[in-house]
Amino acid sequence: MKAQKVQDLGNPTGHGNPDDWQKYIVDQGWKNYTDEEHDVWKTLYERQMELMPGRACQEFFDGIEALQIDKEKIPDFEEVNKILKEKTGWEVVAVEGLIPDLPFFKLLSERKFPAGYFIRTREQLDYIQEPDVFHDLFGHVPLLSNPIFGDYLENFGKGGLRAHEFGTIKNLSRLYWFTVEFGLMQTPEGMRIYGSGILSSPGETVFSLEDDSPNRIGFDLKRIMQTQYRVDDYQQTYFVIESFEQLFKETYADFAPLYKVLKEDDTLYGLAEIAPNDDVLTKGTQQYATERQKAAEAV
Ligand code: HBI
Ligand code: FE
Repeated sequence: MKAQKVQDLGNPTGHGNPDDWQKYIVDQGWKNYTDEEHDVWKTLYERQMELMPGRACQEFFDGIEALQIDKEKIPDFEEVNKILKEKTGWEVVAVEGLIPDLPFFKLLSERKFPAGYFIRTREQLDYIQEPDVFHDLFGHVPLLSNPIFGDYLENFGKGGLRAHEFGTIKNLSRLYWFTVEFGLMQTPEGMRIYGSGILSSPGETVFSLEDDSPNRIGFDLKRIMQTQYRVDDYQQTYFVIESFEQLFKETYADFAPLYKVLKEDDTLYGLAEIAPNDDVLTKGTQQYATERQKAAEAV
């Protein structure tokens, strides 16, 4: 039987040292991209943009437009930064791939977003484990032009450095996962996506909003910090905010008191579990996950 992969494996590059952040920054080397690499960007951009209307949150479209994210070519970080810095003080810096947690948090706390500069190959169009330039520039960067989301992410970086003192990085990583990477937002127009892991995946874009399989549960900070997540397939549970204002408001306080509670309370909610106090918006059938599990066992 193939075990389901959950995040408790942790960041394969470890915690690292926050003061080392500079050593992970490299030059994007924009001139070195080949025509084929630009073409992969164009394919991904077109395919994904077709799905976005009525699915991505308005703040995403505002960001794509404000930052003039290129349809045809991999964006030049320097060009993006000219606009982004002016708007919110955020900037994109190039890294080779996944970096250790503490330098990652340190960068966010300084309003620097580390983006992988490489791009997946045509053979990897649908799935890639490392964050590449499409995931980071298309999925993450547009929202950095939103002042409230930008404040949230800076604050998250600060909370990450604090988490290290308390030994609660795992809990904070879950918050990142269920908001920044896989968050949904209930708007007056309907349910929308703001999580970058979804925004950069055509399959999960449709699945997260339209499939009967996953649970959709109202945002709850402590509950999220005690919930397992998957890194190998679509999420079985999504958490839903009402607005970036709400997200910021519920996360800006110093997490120290919450970290103390979490150290005493080792509750861990499973991938599809419904907790007693959950605000359940959709109780999923979990049919997708069940079928995938059966298929994996048959191999
Ligand atoms: N590095 N490049 C990169 N991108 C990430 O999203 C990232 C990372 N290192 C660590 C990390 N994320 C985690 O700590 C988050 O889950 C909090
Ligand atoms: Fe990401």
